[in-house]
Amino acid sequence: MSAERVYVALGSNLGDRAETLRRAREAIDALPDTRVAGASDVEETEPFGPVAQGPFLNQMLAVDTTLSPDALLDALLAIERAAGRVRDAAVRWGPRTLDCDIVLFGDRRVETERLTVPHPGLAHRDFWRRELRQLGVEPLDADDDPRSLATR
Ligand code: A4P
Ligand code: MG
Repeated sequence: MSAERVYVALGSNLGDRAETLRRAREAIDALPDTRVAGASDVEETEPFGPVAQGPFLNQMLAVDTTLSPDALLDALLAIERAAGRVRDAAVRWGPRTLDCDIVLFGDRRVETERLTVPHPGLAHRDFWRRELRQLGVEPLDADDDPRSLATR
């Protein structure tokens, strides 16, 4: 089976954020049949959402993998858990050592109980859109349906 190009968003706002992102990149690159093919700049972003919390470091990765969306999600959740061992009890929406989101998975649309791809946050998160552009993906205007993304 040939590899598909996936875009994975990393976020961290607890602990040594830069080191957490570095380890996440390494861990993703070490997954079976998976390679990190590119990375956006790491950027510091103001927290959005209802919980008052510290600024995030965010980064988008271009990942080539033959894993299925479900298998990749399981692997990313395990990487989050491994990074989370040093953190305080997580508050929903609140600070987290590491968050890994699947933003795009080839040209697939996935709508299951545990996975929505393209990620619904894409239309609203300017930093994701900026990071995708750095990786050569041109998201359409925020008002447009994120499903009609064009890659170039
Ligand atoms: N899930 C569904 N679709 C996906 C997908 N495309 N990728 C499910 C990954 N996971 C997906 O995730 C909960 C469940 O979402 C997963 O188990 C999976 O089955 P979670 O990360 O444990 O839950 P959460 O943190 O409560 O929610 P979520 O949606 O990840 O939080 P957000 O929306 O990512 O918000 N501010 C800045 N500046 N930068 C940030 O990165 N992040 C958040 C977290 C808040 N504010 C932020 C940032
Ligand atoms: Mg998440």
